Amino acid sequence: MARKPSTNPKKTSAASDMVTIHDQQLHRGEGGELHQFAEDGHDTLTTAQGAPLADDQNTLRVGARGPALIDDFHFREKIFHFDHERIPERVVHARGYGAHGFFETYEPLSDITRADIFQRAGEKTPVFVRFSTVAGNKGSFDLARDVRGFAVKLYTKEGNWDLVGNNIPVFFIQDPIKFPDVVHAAKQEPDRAFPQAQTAHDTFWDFISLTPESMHMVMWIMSDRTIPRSFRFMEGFGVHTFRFVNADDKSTFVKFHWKPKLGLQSVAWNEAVKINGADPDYHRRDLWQSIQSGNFPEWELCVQLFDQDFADNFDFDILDPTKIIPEEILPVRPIGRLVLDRMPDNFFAETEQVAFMTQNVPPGIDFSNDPLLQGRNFSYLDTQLKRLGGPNFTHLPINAPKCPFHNFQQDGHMAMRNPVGRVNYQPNSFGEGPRESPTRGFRHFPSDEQGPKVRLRPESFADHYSQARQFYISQTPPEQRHIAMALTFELSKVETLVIRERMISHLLNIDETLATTVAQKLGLQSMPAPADAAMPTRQDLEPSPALSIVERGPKRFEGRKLGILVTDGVDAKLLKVLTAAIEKEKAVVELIAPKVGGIVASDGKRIVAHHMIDGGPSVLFDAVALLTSPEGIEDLVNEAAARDFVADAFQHCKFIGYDRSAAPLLAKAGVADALDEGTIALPGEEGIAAFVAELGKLRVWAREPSIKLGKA
Ligand code: HDE
Repeated sequence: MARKPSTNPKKTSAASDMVTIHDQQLHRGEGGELHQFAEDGHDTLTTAQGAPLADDQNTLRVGARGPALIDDFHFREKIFHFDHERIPERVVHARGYGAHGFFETYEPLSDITRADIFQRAGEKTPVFVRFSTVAGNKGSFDLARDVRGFAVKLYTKEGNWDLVGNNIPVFFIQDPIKFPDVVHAAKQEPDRAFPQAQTAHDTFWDFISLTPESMHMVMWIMSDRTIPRSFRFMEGFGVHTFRFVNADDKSTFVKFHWKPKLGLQSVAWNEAVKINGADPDYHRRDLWQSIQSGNFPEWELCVQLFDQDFADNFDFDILDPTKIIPEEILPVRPIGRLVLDRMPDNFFAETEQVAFMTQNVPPGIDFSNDPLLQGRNFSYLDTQLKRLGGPNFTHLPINAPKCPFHNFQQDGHMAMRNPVGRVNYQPNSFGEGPRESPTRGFRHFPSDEQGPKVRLRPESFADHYSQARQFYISQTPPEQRHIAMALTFELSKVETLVIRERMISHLLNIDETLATTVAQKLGLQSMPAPADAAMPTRQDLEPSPALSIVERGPKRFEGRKLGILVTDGVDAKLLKVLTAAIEKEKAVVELIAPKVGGIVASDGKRIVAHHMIDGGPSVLFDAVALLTSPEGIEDLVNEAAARDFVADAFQHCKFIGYDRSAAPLLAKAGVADALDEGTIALPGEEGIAAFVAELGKLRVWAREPSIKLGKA
């Protein structure tokens, strides 16, 4: 029988390489001595030991109705392997989703870093990125209100560089010794094991309200940053100050930022709650669909570069991970771009087993004394050892460098790379094996360090409120409303009154109006005194517009999704013109119909739908259109899901385009009397052009005050 081609034609990824090797072994012996293929031409099913199997449907028993036999090595091996399929999930960032891509360097940066990745313009470096939520377990939903991890592994020619960041540029704590505490407090409470994947509970707000250094982060997590519309529309941050070091061992401080090419976008909280029910894998599906359809997400890597002089004169300590350097004070400089263009072949092998470690830096990149970064450099290796089960996790294709590497590490569980020969040490007299290179090798920046051994927080870390206020006043009015609503929601789930009050006492140090609004909405009987502050005076910093999502939103609808609700009799031409206009914007159209089998349009042709109405609620789309017909609308107005489709789109401030025949549905949804500049009649191509032009704004924020949410 002829050799069957490999089922995986791609040979580019590390995981695919594994499959190839496996295939070769399987086919070894082809030529008569082994029957490798079953009668139907498929590979023959074998045990892990390679024994061909005749029956994989029934266990071995005594008679058809008798007891099972221990002879059944096939069953025992199969069930044993299944029983051991799980590895421990990550203690934080358990739920994640990854993709492969490349990083392209814009220009040589040899004056500031000797990192090989930044030496040649146009150079492409392979990368793997894993996005994640923090608090929920592996099976939790995507739109939890939570920080998102943004971890990037760059397989450079001088070793892997892991930039393990978040979508928020600051953190809760200043010292790594508090990390277990903040994580314990945020995750499910230990006695009852709930709530899952959310911070709206007593223990989280108890810890936070007792930890004033977290107040800046609290403003960020209560903003819409924690409910991103897509991984593709969020920023990433290295958080800490790092160092670039050039060939002369000169150091420049650097902060890393990833800026999404398609602009920032988040969803509304009410939307997030509904998306989690309608599609718990919303972010996964979004990344999968965009990459599989060739719309590759892209970010620019930008840096803020500064020297010791800047650090000495800046208002805050550049080692404090609860502070940012506003872009208006120190502009960001784009130095390259990241493109994600390939999904993993196997989720477990790649996304689950990828091991990010902050200590993975190539020559030319180094650490600062940010205490949190130093604590992380210890933690990540330790956690991988536990999670992946032994020291050889670097042998896994997703973790192995893609440059040559040589050392004398050997043995251990599951060792896949086994050195040959006699000499496994150095120096040796046999002239064998790799040697260190003082010129090429990693040299730690020789910073001058001295001082007494102490457990002490620097005084320069003591201002916990100035930047929290700066973040708040940099937001647009709708974003400020959302922060107030988020705080109110979260604190309303806190049962212990004193914790609610303590949080209000901190808010008073950030913004009095915010504190009063939240207190009123919670129904607090009296205002507490402002919290005692380590630094008695808060600085009134200038607003930084770069901190607002709305200010950093897209100008176009590109990369977004329009949901069109259609019925029988829909104007075929209108549908065609609208679809073409959206696709021209490089956006996606999905059709929602009373039945997923589709509808018959005005030209008598059947058009298949992507969703039935229940399965395609408007929360899944960035904007909606109602293309109905006088006969089609009659059934729709009586469907609760159709009314919700419209009412939700309206209350989530989305643009709604509609054919005039949809008027009864607008009326039933309770929005007919509130039509505004975001509800656009679509007759004719002109109406469509006007609608599509508006879509780039994404939301009709002017509508928000008129809906209930706006009374914040
Ligand atoms: Fe992490 N963090 N972290 N973290 N972190 C982990 O490592 C830790 C921190 C971040 O997709 C763990 O492999 C300590 C800041 C991301 O696989 C663990 C401290 C930032 C991911 C760990 C921090 C992050 C992790 C758990 C305080 C943003 C997911 C599983 C000193 C800059 C990476 C693992 C992935 C994962 C420790 C704080 C980002 C336990 C001790 C600040 C994106 O090692």
